[in-house]
Amino acid sequence: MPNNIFKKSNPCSSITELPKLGLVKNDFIVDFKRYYSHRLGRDQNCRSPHYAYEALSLAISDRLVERWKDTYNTYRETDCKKAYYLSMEFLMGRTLSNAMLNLGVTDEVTQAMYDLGLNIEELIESEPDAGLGNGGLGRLAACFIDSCATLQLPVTGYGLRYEYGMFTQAIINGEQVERPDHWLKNGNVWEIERPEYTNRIQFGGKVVEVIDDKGNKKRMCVDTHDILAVPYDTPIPGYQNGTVNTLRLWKATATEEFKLDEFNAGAYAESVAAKNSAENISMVLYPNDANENGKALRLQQQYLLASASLQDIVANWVGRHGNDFTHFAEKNCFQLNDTHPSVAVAELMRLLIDNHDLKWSEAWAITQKTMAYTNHTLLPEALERWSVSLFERLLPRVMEIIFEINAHFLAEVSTRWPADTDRLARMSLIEEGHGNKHVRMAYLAIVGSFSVNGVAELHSKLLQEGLFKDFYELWPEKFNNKTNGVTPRRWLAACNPDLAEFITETIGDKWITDLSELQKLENFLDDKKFCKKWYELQQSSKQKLINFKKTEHNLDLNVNALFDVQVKRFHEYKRQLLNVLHVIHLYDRIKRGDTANWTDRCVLIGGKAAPGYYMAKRIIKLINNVAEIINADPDVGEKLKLVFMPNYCVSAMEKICPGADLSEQISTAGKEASGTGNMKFMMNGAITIGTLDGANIEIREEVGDDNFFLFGLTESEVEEMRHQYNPMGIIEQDEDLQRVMHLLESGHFNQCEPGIFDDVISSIKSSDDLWMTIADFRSFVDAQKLVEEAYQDKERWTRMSIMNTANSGKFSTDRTIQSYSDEIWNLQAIAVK
Ligand code: B1H
Repeated sequence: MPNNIFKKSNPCSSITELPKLGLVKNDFIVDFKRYYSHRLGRDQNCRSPHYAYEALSLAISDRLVERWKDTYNTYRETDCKKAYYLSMEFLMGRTLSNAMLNLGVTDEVTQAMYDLGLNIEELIESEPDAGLGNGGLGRLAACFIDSCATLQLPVTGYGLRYEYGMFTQAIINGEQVERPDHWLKNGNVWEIERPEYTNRIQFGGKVVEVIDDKGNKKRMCVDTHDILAVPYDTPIPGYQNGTVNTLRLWKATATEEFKLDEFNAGAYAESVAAKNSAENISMVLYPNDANENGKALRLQQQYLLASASLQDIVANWVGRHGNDFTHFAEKNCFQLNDTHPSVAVAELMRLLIDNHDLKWSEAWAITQKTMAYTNHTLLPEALERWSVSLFERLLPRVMEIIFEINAHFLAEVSTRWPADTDRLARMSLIEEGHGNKHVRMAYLAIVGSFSVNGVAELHSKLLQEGLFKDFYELWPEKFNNKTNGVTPRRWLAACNPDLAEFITETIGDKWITDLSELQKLENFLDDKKFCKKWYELQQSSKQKLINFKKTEHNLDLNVNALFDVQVKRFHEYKRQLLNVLHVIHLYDRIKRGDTANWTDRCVLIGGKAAPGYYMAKRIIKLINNVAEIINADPDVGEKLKLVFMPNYCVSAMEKICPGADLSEQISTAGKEASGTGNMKFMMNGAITIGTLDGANIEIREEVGDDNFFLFGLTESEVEEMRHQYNPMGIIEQDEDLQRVMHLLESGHFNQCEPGIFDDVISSIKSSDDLWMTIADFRSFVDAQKLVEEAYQDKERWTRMSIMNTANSGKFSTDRTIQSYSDEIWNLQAIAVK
């Protein structure tokens, strides 16, 4: 049985005894006690920290709600232009500590809980992560809405309220095992249900033509299967500025009427089953980062998000302006987070034409002026294509509209390039082939939008030159770049409070909302005392990470070793395999006694694989097997440790990124659109070893070549080498690599499971290896040697670390969002009264 959570007899010994009001701290104590004892019905003898977490969160939430209403009313009264961020994923992580930070009450609350005999850390840790996203794309959405609120921009996030978020990962016998993440099982104190804004969503049925009361022909769907979308709102506070924006997430529920019909007909079981099938739509997040899978349920999810959100916004408009949409496009803007919500292009057309009587040309003008699309990947396997037959079955009227958009669009293309039939086939929204037509969602998004952006400079350039070349030729003015960022509130101020405090003591606290201020840290590079303190803080963060890991592994890591970290989703292009090859190489050097001038190293790897991604799961197994052999080998000892960290997620990263020395960003050049983990590590003073890929290029530009470990082929070299790629030839030329391959192939890491790594090994030895792991091995090993050299010189390493934090200013989402606002959304900041 766990112990009582109240650790000491406290000054307010009775939970019902109230201290003096007026002090912020005391107000929290009073509210906490009221919620804890009266609302939640708990007392001093409660053994779970969950209810104390909940009582505190309710007290904090109260303070957000007044500001939330003020913000809503300010936007309403000023009749300002608004933007909407439509995203299938919002990877929010935990809320409590972020809410305290942004309200500016962290110290008071910590003290209040202390006075009650509670440890704030324990309460923070008992909050489940809101894991409503896969990885970078979902976390970006969460960082974006934080920055929108901090910049006081009128932006609402729209997404889905999945009952089950990203699966929990366990490692059993070295293999990933997925467990459902029922994050809502204890309720969610941060959200407010708003059934009064429920919308009806139509699926299936057939399209018929009817004559409306004004005598006009209209197309509409009949015999549809409807579901309801119920909104749940979460407050999104800006950083100590009075603004509280909204994240609105839709839950699918059954309509009332069928319940009655079937109920009364005695079909109780069928009725409940139907209810379940409606509720299934928002039940679970698809865990396929950068991989599309074409399931009907996923298309239903996408349509639910698009239709419910647009109906919400249009209804609000009609409530104020009636059916006059003349100024709609001046006041509204929709940002599509990848193609996942891009059915919104056709859905807005449907709502304007079918429900609000606009002409095609009027509706199209509004759509093209209000939609903006962000692309997040060049990988062909991630580009969404929905089969036309599935679309016709689920959304017949929407499909009709897409065909019509395509007809208008292809007419435009053939005016510009007469008789160029190849081009028409290439650019068509409908991909023909093998009798199986597909809708190209990216093309629908481009055609329907006024802005198309990539997420880092290289990525945006490659979109224009490659994937979207034809469209760039047609509409160069639509294309732009918006390099990603991360919010410095969560990713420095909150997750690394000791470093944050030291930075504030040194240069003041303006950096929290203007990250370029960090540059001032460069003035202290020659200040011995400053550097010493910086080094000590890095070491203490590493120690905290060790303590955190100790609870899961029975490994005592050495705080003086180089902490070499790679945490991200598993994908072959991210090349966790290259990292393992290097670890095996180090192991081999130890075994053959080549250890002069050795640098001790702990390699930490974490991340989830999509449940159906065979190769990624095998790589996880390989890492765990290699770790088991290395960590148990007495010859290796402290020189080298390999740790797989299970269940990598937002709250884990908050502990990991302050404790990293080296950040591994080693994707095949041209494949990682941006990356955002790279930015979190840099901000916290880790140094990057990386390829010229995604935002790594801009990180290196900002920090300077001396403070970045570069290796590997460039994107153009990769494409050049692809034609005559010969990994076997490379292995033959490289003795170290031969030894590594021999260890792998001899079954050294899988003695009890022969053959299990055969597929992994043959993939990298194949001349078809898309990710060209072998090509970058030598260059990676050489760069790692330079890392070791640098790490042995503590002063040099500390200076490099300071330089990384000091030059991370560009990678704040405040900068990213200011550009979205200025260059795409055209919003004005509005201070809340
Ligand atoms: C990114 C995805 C993604 N790109 C499909 N694409 C998904 C694609 O569930 N799905 O179907 C989910 C996610 N995610 C990432 O976006 C990029 O790989 C990163 O490089 C980038 O930093 C991040 C944010 O822009």
